[in-house]
Amino acid sequence: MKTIQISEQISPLQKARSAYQPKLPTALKNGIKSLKIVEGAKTTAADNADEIKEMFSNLYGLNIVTFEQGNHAVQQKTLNVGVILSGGQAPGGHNAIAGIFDALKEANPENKLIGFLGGPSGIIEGEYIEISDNYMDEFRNTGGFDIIGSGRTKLESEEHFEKALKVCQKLDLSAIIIIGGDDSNTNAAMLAEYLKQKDAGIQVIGVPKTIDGDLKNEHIETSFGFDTATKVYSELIGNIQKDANSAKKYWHFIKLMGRSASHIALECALKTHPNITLISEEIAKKNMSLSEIIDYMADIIAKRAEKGKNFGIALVPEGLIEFIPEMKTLIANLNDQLAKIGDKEEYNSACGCDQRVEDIKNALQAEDYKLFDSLPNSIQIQLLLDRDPHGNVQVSRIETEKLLTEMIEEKLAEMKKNGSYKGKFSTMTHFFGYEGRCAAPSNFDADYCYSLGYNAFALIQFGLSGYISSVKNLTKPTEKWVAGGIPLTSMMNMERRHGKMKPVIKKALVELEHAPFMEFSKNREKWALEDCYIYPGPIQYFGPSEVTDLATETIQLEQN
Ligand code: FBP
Repeated sequence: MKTIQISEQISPLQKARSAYQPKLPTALKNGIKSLKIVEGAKTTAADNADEIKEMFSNLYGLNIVTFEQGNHAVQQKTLNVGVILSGGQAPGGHNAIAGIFDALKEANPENKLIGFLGGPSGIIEGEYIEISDNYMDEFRNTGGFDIIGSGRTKLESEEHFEKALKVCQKLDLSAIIIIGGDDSNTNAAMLAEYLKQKDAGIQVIGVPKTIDGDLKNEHIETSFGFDTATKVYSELIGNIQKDANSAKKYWHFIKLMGRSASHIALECALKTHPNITLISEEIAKKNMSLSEIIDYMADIIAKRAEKGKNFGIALVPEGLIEFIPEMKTLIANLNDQLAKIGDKEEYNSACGCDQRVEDIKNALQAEDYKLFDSLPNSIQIQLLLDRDPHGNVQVSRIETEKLLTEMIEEKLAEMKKNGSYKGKFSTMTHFFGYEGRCAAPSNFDADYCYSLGYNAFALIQFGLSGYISSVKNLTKPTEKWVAGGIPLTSMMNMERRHGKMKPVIKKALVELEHAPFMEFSKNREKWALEDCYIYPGPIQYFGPSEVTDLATETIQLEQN
């Protein structure tokens, strides 16, 4: 076990904020010992039910559960619980752990919370700390995952599971809580199934985290961190809009994190009303090619130039490149080619970037070759970077915003020649992602995460495994939030990863027929040519409720 250090230095905001007591839903308010569990409907899978049933024979088909105030009997024995933060940072992770910690100590002060260090690898390698009262207090209502760190190791192989089981047995753990996104909660389901098969008596519960907002469904209304991160990005976009509107000389191209889904770009657009926002899901639906996207953007730039406006703001979702159908095919084929390279480390150290680009190019079929060859060299190299441990292209490392500005520049030069464009095009590119992932959680995320954590322990207390903590009814005041659990397998389907079909939690992409996108699409033409910019300003932690407790536009539109 590692020793822990309590930091002496904290900012005045952190000090004031540490006194904030997150609010709980009414069902959980009277304490962890005053609960009753209500069984809801039986579940199936999001898709490919037969395959999921076969692979998760112990977990498949469990019932949805909700909590109400009551006095159902629960496990009385002392519990040691392990917690893992998995994947990218998201505001509120510390509060999720605080919720688990408070519930666990309330149930029995002898209970222990073990924090595995550095993400899922902590449970494989047996790296951990015991979270104490003082240590926990230092992190309440703060951003970051530094309480125990995070990582992207995929808990997937039999060897990983065996090692994790040994570590859990050594620590006499009754349960593990995995706080993560879709891939990490897939890991949680696989581990839960393995431990059930082994009759190990160790429960696994997931908690829905990710700024990307793509881990959601009817029961998980939003993943935690989305609210705070989009507020931070929208503040920055608003500031840039002010600057653009003052200087009137730059087009700002802003790439926004969010991996595949465009929820972050859409939410920020609804909050700030920029001139152009690309939504990857729409581009895929309309089957748009890269050159059609360039034409669309160049047309708006030219129309604004006609009005004397050689400035503007364009939002670009991080995952755009994977949604352009021709690029999607190219990436899938690149993935297959890259999967064929035996020892990647050896190959990468033996060959320089240019050689790797040449080798791959020569392995591609004619259509892919042509497209790959037409891309700037920097983008070619970025497309060949290692996939993450879950097989995803690391879209945060592909400079799509620069690709677009370069190609638009060429297009506008052509248009200048034929007289259809007479403006000036000076650009600034930005990438907002890391700026928002560790911000101090908004009141919403502070309350939501604390409730999710507290509720995760309630699920453990009632002996459940293979569930994700669910808190819903989120546009209502906290008292009306509904707490419970959803079987992880009910959110799963089969997808191709690393060249093979794998069971994974289905990503929730932007739905084009749902209210948030429709609201955007109703207004975008006006936002393109007129300057309807909104400046949301910084997150407010203190003050009137209408500024401190604003729910996201996405959730408000989805629920009204
Ligand atoms: P999670 O899905 O793990 O929550 O990560 C979200 C994210 O912030 C994405 O938006 C982004 O593409 C990715 O992490 C970046 O990963 P890394 O932190 O490894 O650079």
